[in-house]
Amino acid sequence: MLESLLTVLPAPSDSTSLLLLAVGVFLILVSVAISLWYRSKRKSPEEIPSAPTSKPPFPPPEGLSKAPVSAWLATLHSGLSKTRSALQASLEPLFAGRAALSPERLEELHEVLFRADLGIATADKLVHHVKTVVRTNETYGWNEIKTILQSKICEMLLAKNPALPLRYPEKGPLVILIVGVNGVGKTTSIGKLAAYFRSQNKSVLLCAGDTFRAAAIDQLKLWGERLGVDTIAQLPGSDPAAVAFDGVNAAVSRGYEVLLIDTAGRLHSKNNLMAELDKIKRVLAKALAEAPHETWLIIDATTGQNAVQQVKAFKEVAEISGIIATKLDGTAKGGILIGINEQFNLPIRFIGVGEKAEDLRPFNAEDFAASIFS
Ligand SMILES: Nc1nc2c(ncn2[C@@H]2O[C@H](COP(=O)(O)OP(=O)(O)OP(=O)(O)O)[C@@H](O)[C@H]2O)c(=O)[nH]1
Ligand SMILES: [Mg+2]
Repeated sequence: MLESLLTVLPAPSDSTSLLLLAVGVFLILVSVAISLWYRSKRKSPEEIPSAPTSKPPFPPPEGLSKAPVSAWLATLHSGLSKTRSALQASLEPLFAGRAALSPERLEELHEVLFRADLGIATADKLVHHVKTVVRTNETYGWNEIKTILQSKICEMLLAKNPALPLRYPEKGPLVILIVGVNGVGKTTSIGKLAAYFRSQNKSVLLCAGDTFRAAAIDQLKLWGERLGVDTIAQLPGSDPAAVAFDGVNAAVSRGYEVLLIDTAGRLHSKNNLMAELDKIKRVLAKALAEAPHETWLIIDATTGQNAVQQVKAFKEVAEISGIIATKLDGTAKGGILIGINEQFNLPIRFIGVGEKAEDLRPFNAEDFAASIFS
């Protein structure tokens, strides 16, 4: 290259011009070398990783993030007041005067616990425990019995609900499918869950998988708007599995951390509706391996023993991984939760004690047991 360059240039007249020429050529060569080196360092467009998806803005909602634990305990305590009053109204008179625990009193205790919807097996277990801890010659009043029951119930609940922090997948969103029969509180619980996850600084996307009614889609969108959370929705009547598929793809591509999928209320006795649920799950797994990571069954605590049947039926077809109990504020039979927890090996994930966003929180065995006794 240098030779050819020199041949086209006029012959240098003196040594200074020759030097200048040599310096010029040297500088050209250096700049060519630098440019070649820089090009070799640059990656081709395919090699350049796309810029990390920035997290969608999610300032924690007002109120919930600031609500101290004590505020939730007060809400829980007042939400469970009907259950607490009912237990107290039946049991306190039974143990009013200090007396030995006769078989008749224990029989009555069993009856009250059974009527409080704890289920026969749980009532048996509790009465058996009382029998084993009390001494035959001692007298007992309500305060002692209350303490024995509370600590045993707490122990039973803790055994079935060990500290189970939610496991977020290493990559992609935590996909939570919400199922249950009509009117149990699925859609409102999704709104409250979104508020909860936002208070934990997680980015949340909602997916309107209940396509049966236009109102159901609007209801979810409204929660989303209130919380500043996006909702993936299609037209009413669309295939719920297709909407769920879109939801997962959107959550993955936009980098969301939690995807909450609403579904239509379905009677556990209707085979076609249960088959539809199965299809939603299959399609979700196609969109993202291991999705849904969680399938939570919502039960309405006011429905009493019917909720037990629902858990049984849904558990058979939908691989339920957790339970959310709603409307505990509207029932004296919050004990149903203890019965369900004992009967089925399913963790209680959240409980709802009211209609406001902050009225649904993670289940805590100690707080629950304490709130139904004192
Ligand atoms: N008091 C009280 N009401 C609740 C609670 N959770 C939900 N609700 C109310 O229950 C009603 C039904 O709630 P939805 O969320 O629409 O129930 P759903 O399961 O989505 O109903 P479908 O979509 O029709 O199957 C609403 O009026 C809610 O405000 C709760 O913990 N306490
Ligand atoms: Mg709904």
